[in-house]
Amino acid sequence: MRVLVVAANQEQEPEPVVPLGAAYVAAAARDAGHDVRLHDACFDGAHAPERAARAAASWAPDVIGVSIRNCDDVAWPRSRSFVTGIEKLVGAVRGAVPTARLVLGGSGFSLFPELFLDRLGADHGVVGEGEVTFVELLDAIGRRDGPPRLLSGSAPSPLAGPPPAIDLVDVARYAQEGGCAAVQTKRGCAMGCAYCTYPLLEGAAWRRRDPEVVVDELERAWIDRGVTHAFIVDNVFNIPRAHAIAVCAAMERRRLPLRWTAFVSPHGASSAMLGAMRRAGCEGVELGTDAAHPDTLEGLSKPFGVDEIVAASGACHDAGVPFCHALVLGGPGETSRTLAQTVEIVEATRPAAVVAMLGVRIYPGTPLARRAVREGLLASEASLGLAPEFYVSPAVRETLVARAREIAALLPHWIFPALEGDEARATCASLRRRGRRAPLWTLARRRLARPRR
Ligand code: B12
Ligand code: SF4
Repeated sequence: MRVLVVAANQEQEPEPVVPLGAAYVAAAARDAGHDVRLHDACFDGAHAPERAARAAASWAPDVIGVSIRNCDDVAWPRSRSFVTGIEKLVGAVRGAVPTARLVLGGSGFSLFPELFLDRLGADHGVVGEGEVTFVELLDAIGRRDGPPRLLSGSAPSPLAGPPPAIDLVDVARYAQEGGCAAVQTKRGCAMGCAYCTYPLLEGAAWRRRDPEVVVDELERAWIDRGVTHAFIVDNVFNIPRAHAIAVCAAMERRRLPLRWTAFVSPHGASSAMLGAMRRAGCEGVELGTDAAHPDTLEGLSKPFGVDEIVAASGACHDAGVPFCHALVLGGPGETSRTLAQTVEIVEATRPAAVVAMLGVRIYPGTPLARRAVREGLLASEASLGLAPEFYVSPAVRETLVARAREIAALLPHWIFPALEGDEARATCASLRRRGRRAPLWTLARRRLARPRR
């Protein structure tokens, strides 16, 4: 069959991200013998619907798979929803080839499957991993079997399917616009933090990829195409420890000409781990710290305490790996006192930058959603719609934004994406165009060198 996979994401902040999920399902469909094209809307701006429609009309596919990565930018109190843009794009594609079956998938879709299916009038949707299920669905459509509208997704087990079809992505354009390689070394997370969707999206058990296969993919799909920077998109890179060390060892052995970044949990971020990462080419890590007070860490069900945050920061300094703390301020249990302690402890660890989100996005099926209902902050889990809802601790709800502005004025390396103005966004874009490839937060001190109002 002729299959068109459309990557609908157009977000450019904090950088444009390669449509890895779309590339995985495209590869699986191609491997199963289908004729596959991938249309990426990332850089199409306002022309996205007409360009996607043109791509669909010229290929006349039997099936159109739309990959929906983001629903919104999670930036309370000014969060932007992407749903209307996706709706226009899907409407245009559908209008161009009304006979094609429309299948939705992707992380954003998987968080609100029924709502997206109804809103976009799609024929089918795959929740979670798509490789195996998309191919089964294509087979069923080919046989005119009448498959169910909503399917629960799966990937090859063990994770040894075909590599993502990066050859269908304009890698040079991403490199030019400040994007980088994206690679996964495993899927899943067994930690169970209160707000997190990752165990829902990828499963609550870790499934590892062979480190040698990961390194082959980095070489063939990316380095051979001139890419010099990568983001390891694992939910958490450093857990399980043995796998992370094996990946680092494989990268170090091959002496890859590649610098990379990853999400790291303070839990188990030892000097040995950071040293192995550094030797493998790691140029910076985003510590998933969230908060630095025992009450808020407990409210978020984080599997580490303040001691581990301090130790992990020390390990980064020892290994010479620049780091930023990723925080969520205003979560369950937050008061002005816990917030003050978080700022004090985080500052004492001397990070290169701090990226702080305000409030915590509430997703259905998470312990946080149930807590918000119990506390009367949310009518019911079923009331969660495509418009983003946030948990903001009642004790700081009225003061949080003002407090964040004060912190930003005093500490220029603290980045609050929700408070960044157009000027900061333009500066980011210009740094990217001038070839700056390191994670943009490493520039925070210079980029935001003067206090903001
Ligand atoms: C790594 C990551 C990042 C990195 C990306 C680095 C890079 N260069 O790629 C960084 C830090 C930059 C980032 C930024 C953002 N991110 Co992010 N990110 C992730 C993370 C952890 C992994 C994404 C990934 O690459 N996964 C690997 C691929 C292979 O998986 P996948 O895309 O889900 O694809 C699979 C399935 O979805 C399915 N599938 C995909 N497409 C299709 C299509 C069809 C037809 C079918 C059938 C199936 C299918 O099959 C695929 C293979 O199994 C996810 C969480 C998660 N675990 O998914 C969040 C996640 C995608 N991010 C999210 C968000 C919100 C953002 C930001 C908007 C946040 C912000 N304000 O900065 C930005 C947006 C960036 C952008 N330009 O789009 C949200 C999206 C949900 C939402 N609320 O909209 C997620 C889900 C996290 C969450 N909160 O739950 N992110
Ligand atoms: S926040 Fe990180 S460590 Fe916690 S469950 Fe999610 S992915 Fe795992």
